Amino acid sequence: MTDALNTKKSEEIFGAAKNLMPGGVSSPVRAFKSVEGDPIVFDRVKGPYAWDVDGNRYIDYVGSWGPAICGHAHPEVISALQETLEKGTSFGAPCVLENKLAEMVIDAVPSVEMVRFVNSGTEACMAVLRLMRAFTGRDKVIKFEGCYHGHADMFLVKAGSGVATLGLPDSPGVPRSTTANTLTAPYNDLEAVKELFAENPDAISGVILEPVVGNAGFITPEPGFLEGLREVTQENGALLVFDEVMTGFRISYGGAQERFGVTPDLTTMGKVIGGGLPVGAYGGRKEIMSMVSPSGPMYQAGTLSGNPLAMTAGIKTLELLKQEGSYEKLEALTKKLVDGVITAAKESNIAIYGQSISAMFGFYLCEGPVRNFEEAKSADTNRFSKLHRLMLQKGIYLAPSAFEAGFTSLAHSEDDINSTIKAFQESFSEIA
Ligand code: KE4
Repeated sequence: MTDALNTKKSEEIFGAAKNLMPGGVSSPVRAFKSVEGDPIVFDRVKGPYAWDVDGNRYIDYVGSWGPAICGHAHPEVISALQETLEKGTSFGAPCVLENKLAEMVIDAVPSVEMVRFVNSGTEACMAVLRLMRAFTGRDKVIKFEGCYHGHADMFLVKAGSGVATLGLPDSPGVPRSTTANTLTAPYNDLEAVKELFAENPDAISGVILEPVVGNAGFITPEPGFLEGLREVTQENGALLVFDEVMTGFRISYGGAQERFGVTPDLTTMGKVIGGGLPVGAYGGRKEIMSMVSPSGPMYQAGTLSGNPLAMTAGIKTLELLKQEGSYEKLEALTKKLVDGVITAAKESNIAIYGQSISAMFGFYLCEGPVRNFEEAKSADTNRFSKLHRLMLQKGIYLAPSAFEAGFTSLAHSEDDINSTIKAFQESFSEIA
């Protein structure tokens, strides 16, 4: 049996936090609401590891929900930040570092000819929706059940991530008038999208989706789905938008759009391009982006957008990722992990459906396949809840939700993967 974890200091700090901040957290999914036990309080992170305030070490597969793809606190990122710090933390004025990161993003991401930096993925998705509407003159948007595009009002309709984790119906405080323009379809269901276009002629500004879903667990596009969306949006004078906040620079250096060979009109990004500091971005064809203020009439702004620290962390992170062999290593390591997890579950006669692409993975405790959010919800979340705690006690930190993807990094070693698989074997046999 797994021995209990000493979490005394975590309990004290988290207990106090609950009186200071709603749920004791700065973001709901961190609250461990859908898994056993209380959150552990991190003290520090380095490479593939996190240490909690009681000194327990974990192999981390959340990686700050994506940014830590080169490993936490990479020495080259830290020293680049230290150098930039000497020159100040925020200018509120143009800075050459913005040019540098913009050039790297434009060079890497097929759809992006021009880019605007913001401070979070939510901001990027809010702005891109406004741009879709400004460019087309149409108000409606299609999103997919289980996809999460940040917490802006118009996206909180059948959303994934924390909304799904907490089983929220959709959030109070969001007026019907706002979400009336948000249409939804099941992921991987092209016919449903075609029907929405037929029912709403000349009214849909575009389709926004996670090209690989990481907010309903891990769901990959069926062959032809992304290509079909490209066609149906073009046929209807609507825009195709890939929300690559999570997949950007993770599925490949050019994102899911490069890997799957489907180029959207606009792309949102975040996480990895900030290297652990707050950054979001949206970009696309110059013809569309030139509508953004001050070159065009569509307003969007931000005090800390493009600040030198965040730009520095992003630049260094992309430089590290661009090095020869990065993605081959990530692909092989992550596949070894998922294959090991699947074998371990089957050895304990536990139903499992798992997949990975590059440095992103996920598994559901059900037979599968899982092609959309409805099917994802059939997974055994109670069993996942027990598994999560057992893995934590064995020093493995998994996303505290059955509806989140897992992330590996360049810092994870073969040994880390092997010990993780061993922990899964032991845990599966304990919950069988
Ligand atoms: P942020 O506003 O959290 O930076 O980004 C929102 C967002 C937009 N689009 C996609 C595809 C995303 O995955 C996210 C944020 N992802 C979640 C994790 N599933 C952030 C974690 C959290 O909410 O604490």
